[in-house]
Amino acid sequence: MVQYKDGNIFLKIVYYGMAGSGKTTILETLYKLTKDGKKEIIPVSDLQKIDRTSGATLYFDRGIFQSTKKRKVYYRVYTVAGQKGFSSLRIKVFDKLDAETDAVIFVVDSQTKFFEDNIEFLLELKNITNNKLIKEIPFIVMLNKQDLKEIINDKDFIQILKQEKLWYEPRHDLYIWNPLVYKTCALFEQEKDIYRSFYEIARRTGLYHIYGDGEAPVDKKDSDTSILTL
Ligand SMILES: Nc1nc2c(ncn2[C@@H]2O[C@H](COP(=O)(O)OP(=O)(O)OP(=O)(O)O)[C@@H](O)[C@H]2O)c(=O)[nH]1
Ligand SMILES: [Mg+2]
Repeated sequence: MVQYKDGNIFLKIVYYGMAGSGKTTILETLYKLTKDGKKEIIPVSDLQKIDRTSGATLYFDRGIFQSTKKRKVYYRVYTVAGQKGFSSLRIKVFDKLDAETDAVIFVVDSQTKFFEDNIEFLLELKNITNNKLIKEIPFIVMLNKQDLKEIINDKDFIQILKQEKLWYEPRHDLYIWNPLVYKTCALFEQEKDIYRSFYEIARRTGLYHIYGDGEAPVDKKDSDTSILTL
């Protein structure tokens, strides 16, 4: 839930997805890509990580970015712990830490062998958001690890989104808010679409807040999505 404090605006964005899909790596790469201040966000504190020695997230990671264009806008960015037994921790990160979540980036491990696990996580996310995805919570997808072999592509995943009713047909008012599905690589040296996907979710979060009063803006006049950037 958007928070106002001392004249500043705080938005909470969560990277959600199965263990090992790359959420922590994505946030680390986002830090590296933005720390020189030349992009539209800049980190304003160190990345906070609560993890095991193996690198798997034990509770969450949290980073804070400030908009370089709109200085009063801050993004609190979390990743959840993807281990299967940790769903109550994920719910806590989602609902309780700082505020309720404003937007979600769903991170898929694109390797075909994990297809079912990714779907399981999508169902969990649907459940904990009480079917508010897209309607009230902007949502995009990253098909991560696209540098590997034997991977799924965007068409495969859109099929799942359709099955799960997370995809609207062109005539529907919510069509323009269908999740964009990015094919990404989180490894810094081969990085692909890490900043771009964050930029898109930040943009959508702003639009839902400003034009939709917390919901997907559907009035065509108001949803001139080109006018608002970070
Ligand atoms: N090849 C490849 N490896 C990746 C990519 N993204 C992450 N990895 C690797 O995958 C492993 C797991 O990455 P993490 O970022 O720790 O995954 P996570 O989603 O945070 O996992 P949990 O914290 O357990 O939920 C690490 O060894 C990463 O280096 C990618 O795009 N391509
Ligand atoms: Mg992690």
